[in-house]
Amino acid sequence: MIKKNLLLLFLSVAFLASAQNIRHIETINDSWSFYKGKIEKPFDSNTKLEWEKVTIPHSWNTQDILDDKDGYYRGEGWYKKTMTIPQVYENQQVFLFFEAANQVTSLFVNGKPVGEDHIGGYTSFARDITSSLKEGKNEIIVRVDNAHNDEIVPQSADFSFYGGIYRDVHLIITKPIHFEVANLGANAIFIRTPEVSKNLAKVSIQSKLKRPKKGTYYVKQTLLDLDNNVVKVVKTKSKFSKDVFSNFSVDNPKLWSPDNPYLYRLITEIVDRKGIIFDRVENPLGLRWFSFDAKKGFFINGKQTKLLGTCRHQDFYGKANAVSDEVHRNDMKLLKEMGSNFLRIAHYPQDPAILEMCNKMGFVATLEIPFVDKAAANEKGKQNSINMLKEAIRFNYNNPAIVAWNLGNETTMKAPSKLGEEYTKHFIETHKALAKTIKEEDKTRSSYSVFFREPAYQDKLGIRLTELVGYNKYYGWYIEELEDIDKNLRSLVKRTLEINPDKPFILSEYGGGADPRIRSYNPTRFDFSVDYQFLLHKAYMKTILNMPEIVGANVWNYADFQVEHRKDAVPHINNKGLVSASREKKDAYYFYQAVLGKKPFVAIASKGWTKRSGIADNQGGSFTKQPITVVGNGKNVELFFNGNSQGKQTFDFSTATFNVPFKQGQNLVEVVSEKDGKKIKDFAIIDFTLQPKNLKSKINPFKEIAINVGSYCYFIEEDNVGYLWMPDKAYEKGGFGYVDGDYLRFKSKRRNNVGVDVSVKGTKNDPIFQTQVIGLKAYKFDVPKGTYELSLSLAELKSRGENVMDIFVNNKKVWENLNLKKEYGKDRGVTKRFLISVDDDNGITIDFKATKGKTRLSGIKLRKVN
Ligand code: GCB
Ligand code: CA
Repeated sequence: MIKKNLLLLFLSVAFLASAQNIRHIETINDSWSFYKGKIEKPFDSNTKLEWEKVTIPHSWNTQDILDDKDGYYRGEGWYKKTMTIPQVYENQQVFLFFEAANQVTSLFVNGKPVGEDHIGGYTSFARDITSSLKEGKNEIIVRVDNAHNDEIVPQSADFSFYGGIYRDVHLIITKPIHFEVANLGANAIFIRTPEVSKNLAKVSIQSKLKRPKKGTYYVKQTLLDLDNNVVKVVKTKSKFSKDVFSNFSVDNPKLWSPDNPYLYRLITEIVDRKGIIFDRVENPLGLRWFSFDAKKGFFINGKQTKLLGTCRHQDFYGKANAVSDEVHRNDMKLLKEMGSNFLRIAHYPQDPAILEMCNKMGFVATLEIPFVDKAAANEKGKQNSINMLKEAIRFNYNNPAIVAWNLGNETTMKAPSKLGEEYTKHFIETHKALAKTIKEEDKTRSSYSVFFREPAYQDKLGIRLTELVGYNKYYGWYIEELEDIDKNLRSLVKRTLEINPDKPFILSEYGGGADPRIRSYNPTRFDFSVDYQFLLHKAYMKTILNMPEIVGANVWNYADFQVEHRKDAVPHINNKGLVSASREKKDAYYFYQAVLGKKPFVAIASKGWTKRSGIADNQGGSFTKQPITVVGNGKNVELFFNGNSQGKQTFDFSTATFNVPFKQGQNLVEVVSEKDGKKIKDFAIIDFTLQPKNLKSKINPFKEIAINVGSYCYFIEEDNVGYLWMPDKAYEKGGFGYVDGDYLRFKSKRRNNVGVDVSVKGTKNDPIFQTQVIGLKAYKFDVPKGTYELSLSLAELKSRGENVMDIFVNNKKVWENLNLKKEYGKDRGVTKRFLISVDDDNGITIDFKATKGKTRLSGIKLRKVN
């Protein structure tokens, strides 16, 4: 009887164990109380503070990016939560696992600190909280601090270091005997594939256990294929305080590759003699081999594969870095659809969701630590960087997608020679230590580093130490012209391979900015138009695809991202994304999809530009012709405009341009193409405002116009129901335009460009104000008699000296002694509206007269009231 009961008990335990999957994991993201600021006495019940309820992922900087002010809060934030720990096992071990918190994290349970502070904002970590727990309610307090810290990278970078517990937090519960959790990298299983071929894959797995001294335990590895068939089972005995190594081989393995990302599932368990399971973890296993060759490129499973894709940051518009897994996974879906097979996870390790998708969808990936721009140049800083790299490698070890570990990005941005001898010493040592760490931690992948200066510069410093070196080059954007991209890239690759013929060349960044609100038919460098970005990427792609020596290339960047100190078209946003910060596709995205995508594809590249305008082609005319570019991977494409065929065109490098007659109101654009026997279509409805050429036209009477003065670009206001501004032009009789003066131009290397990069206060329409006509005499509209609303937008940006002007409308002084800087402050945009009547046939002339310095105008609107 007793025996039978025991047997029953044993059976039920065994059953429970397998049914429960052994290790209990749950997120504890909900219902945290949050306080922004320092707390002197966190555990004193007399401390009365106002806590706010928040949900993780959370950042305290989400508002900072949306407002006009410069800077964002960098300091302490406190999180607390009271919870009952579920009882899963007797003598259970309880861990808190943080996917990341930025950037120094201190954990307290029931008033006592647990473990050491975690250093670094981007790597995962776990803490064993078992001994601090009590029965019933437990109070968990987490202090996170994102203040600048001389000992932690990043020290400086072109992204913002938002604070908070911005990735998931998990509770992990195991039995007393378990695979290690709370260690550097929070991973206990290391899968290696020392040999893989078509016929055979050798697999070697290192498992780290926490177990009692006595007792016989085994590590059981079970390999399942995609259909859950058992491929291999291996049991290896564990010795106390030694890692377990399990070895097996797979005959005729199904290989992992970007084209066919086949994943096995490896289940690792701790079992005893009777087969009772104590712990269990699962990992994906992708069997592949790869190599880099400076001349021939990248090979995976023996197949030459050009690596083409993007870099990616982890943030999202209005959310800072507190982004859900769904957003991460959606990004990977969009990147796959775009046809990319390569991802540079920049500039730091990201959410585990990203690599999960890389493995599943077939991305080759590189991963890096945030050693950007400059070193944390001191002993502690070096050690922290090494630890960060170890955490990154160990945590992410089992992702078949990863082929290289990158130790840093543009680390010479702050020139060491300018930062002194002491700095340079630590700086060089850090490179050496990190390059060494990569090879110590992982012999199966390449070491990698990314620079932007001339190859010789890094060589001279002795920091070109890794097997792979990437270069970030912004030809056609920060430097040089669009027309010379091919020439410049070829020369760069040549110079690089001359110095080091064996090092494969990766173009680790290239790109240009594009504000989805800015459009142009005359795109110029640095105008932030979506249209210039399109041309830039087309030029790059042509060369990249033609040069086998460019082994891989990453667009900078997949999506627009938040940088507090940026003063581009949208302040605080780096606009180089192929999609916007809220993942709206730009034209260049569709171009890549046409060039790289595998599925039959056609798209009207500018279909996102739904509100357009133009000046009628002739006096009293009823239309104006404007180009529409179509992208696709078929042979040719036919375009129908308002139902009429505009003929067929053959794609040239995946693009075709049609000149179509827009009329006032809604215009329907339809395109039809064919690929692999499949018909493909796209369409767009474009709301068009046709401006009369002659403003006194009776057929198309003048109603309203807004001009982006001093710019070649259209501007579509995002926050104002798509209100549309047109590019500027010189005055012609019967029409409108400026009289005299010049477009304000960058005085820097950005020769071809207009406007200034200043973040304009008091407006979201920075591009209207950033572009101006300077020294203009007048602005004229040859409108008919009537009552009008005239609106002038002005700003004094990066100007020299004192500038004072008087403004007259039809000879009447409307604004006297206007000193913008003095009256409104630096960099502030001002808009004033005047009501005026035109009683004769001379239309409207606005005269600008400087009494000191120069006249200026940023934007002008005219609306007929009656
Ligand atoms: C770079 C940096 C990246 C910047 C980018 C840019 O070279 O690596 O962090 O965001 O340039 O847009 O200037
Ligand atoms: Ca302007």
